[in-house]
Order: sequence, then structure tokens, then C-alpha cells
Amino acid sequence: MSGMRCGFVAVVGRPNTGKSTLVNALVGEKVSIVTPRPQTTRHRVLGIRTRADSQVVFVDTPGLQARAGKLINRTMNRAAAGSVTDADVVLFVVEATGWRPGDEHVLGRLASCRSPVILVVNKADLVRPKSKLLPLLVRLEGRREFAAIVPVSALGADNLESLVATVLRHLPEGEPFFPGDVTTDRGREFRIGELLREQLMATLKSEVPYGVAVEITAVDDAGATVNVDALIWVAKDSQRPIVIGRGGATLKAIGSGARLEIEKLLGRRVFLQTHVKVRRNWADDARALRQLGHDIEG
Ligand SMILES: Nc1nc2c(ncn2[C@@H]2O[C@H](COP(=O)(O)OP(=O)(O)O)[C@@H](O)[C@H]2O)c(=O)[nH]1
Ligand SMILES: [Mg+2]
Repeated sequence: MSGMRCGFVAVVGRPNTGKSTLVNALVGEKVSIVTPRPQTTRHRVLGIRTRADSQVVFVDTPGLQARAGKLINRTMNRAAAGSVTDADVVLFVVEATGWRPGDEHVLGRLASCRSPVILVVNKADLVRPKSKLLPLLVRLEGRREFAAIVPVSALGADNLESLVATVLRHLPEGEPFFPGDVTTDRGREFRIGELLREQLMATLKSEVPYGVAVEITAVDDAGATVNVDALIWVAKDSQRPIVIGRGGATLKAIGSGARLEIEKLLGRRVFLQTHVKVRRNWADDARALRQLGHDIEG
């Protein structure tokens, strides 16, 4: 025995409660993209936090949704539910501003969960004064047997050390699963694609962001700059001109935003080329989803 505390921690909750922000803050690096929009996270992403005495593998999941019509939504739900079964600890993330029907749905999904569930009451920075949080915390206490209830602000990095200490108490002793310098299980192409999708999701309006997917077709780092080719998939013909914008302005802004983020990730100058392609109804197409790296049964 190494005497280290090591284990898997599933991070679940309805969309937009700040799960990815929390994982990034705990890992100390952007391993999962964040936008103001619900359902930004489409894939299961591991965020790995290694210290001398511990390794915590956070499993960031797409939000669990009550209504899951399209194949991609069902796939996302399955990814989130599956991660709970394998976890040593579950972090159930809700918002300090109040309990919502979507939280109730997630609570129901956790009913049969045998692992300790820590309730993380995130976005505590939005509640002032802090004493106003108390009634909610007391009410939540009665909802289920939680291993702990921890108010935090993922964005403000508030009370995260206390959350980590609570998590560590519930992890078994064992050997680390990953080398100490690894922060995620995802490869370079996936992370580049996600950084472009982050800009698309943040910039595009109404339903268009949900019609968009990204496929990285080439990464060439032989020269002084890294050349990246990306295909942006849209689900309908009408979405193509919206993504491109007048005179290409929208796509240009999205591309330069993404390029900066990719340069931060790679620590190199980047040349990013984007193309927009219509792939009708990809979100309901098993083959398309597999091509995008989703785990589809059958
Ligand atoms: N005020 C505040 N906003 C937060 C906090 N954590 C996350 N957010 C915001 O909530 C939105 C959704 O965050 P995200 O991490 O993508 O949520 P997810 O869908 O649960 O992964 C983003 O706009 C975040 O900046 C927090 O602690 N305080
Ligand atoms: Mg997320």
C-alpha cells in the first residue's frame, strides 16, 4: 500500500449547475469546457488531481436531463448515469440560488446509489449575505442521507479545499491510476475540438449551438506554428449561414477566440482553419455520433 488516497469521483447534477467549472477549479486546469449554456458538456471527461498523498479522478459528466429525446441526449444521460455506478464518491452539484425540478430528477436517479453522495451547493457567491444559505442547507439535509453538504463557489474558488478534504475522507487507500503529471484522459485532438466548440456554443444564439459539432481533421505540428483543420458540423442548411455570418464575420470571431485558447493549451502558435459542413440531423444519427467520439451501443 502506498498510503495514498485514490479514487474516482463522479460529478453529477442537472445541466448548468457548474460541474465543469468545479472540475476545472479542482484540477487547476481547463480540462472541460464551460459556457453560460446548459448542456455544454457532451462527453464524459476525466479531470485528474494528483498530490503527494492522493489522486482524485473527477468524472465530469453531461448533465442528467429529465427529458431526453434525441439519441445524443440519451447517450449523454447514459454517460452520466454510468459514471455513478463506478464511483467511490458522488458529488451532486446544485445551485445555492434554489432547488429546482431538475435537481429532483437527479436525486431520484441517485436513489439506488451505494457510494457516499456529497451534496455540493455551488454558486454560493450569488447568495448574500451568506446566512441566507442556511434555510436551503437545512431543507436539503432532509432530502437524502448525504455524506456531507458543502457550499462552495467553483468560480470564486471558495471553500474548495474543504470539499477536497471531505472527498479524501471517503476514498480508499491505494495506488494512483494515472501518472502524476496527467490532468485528463482526453487527447490533444479532442481538447482542441472542445475549445472550438466552446467558442461556438458561447457565441451562437438560440438553438444553433445545439446543432453544432466539431471534428478535428488534421493537426500538423511539424512547422513553426501548429496547423489545425476543423470541420464544424451543423444539423440544418439554415444553420450554415448563421455560423459563418455576414462576410464570414461570425466564424472569424469564433475562430480567433478558439485559436487563443488552443495556443494556451499547446503553448505554441496556432493556425486554425475552419470549414462548415451540413450533416443533417447528426444528433440523432448513431454513426455520426460514433464519429464524434460518443459511445453508442449496438
Ligand atoms: N456565479 C457563479 N457562476 C458559476 C459558478 N460555477 C459555475 N458558474 C457558471 O455557471 C455556468 C455553467 O457552468 P458549467 O461549469 O458549464 O456548468 P455544467 O453544465 O454543470 O458543467 C457558467 O456560466 C459558469 O461560469 C459559481 O461558483 N458562481
Ligand atoms: Mg459541463
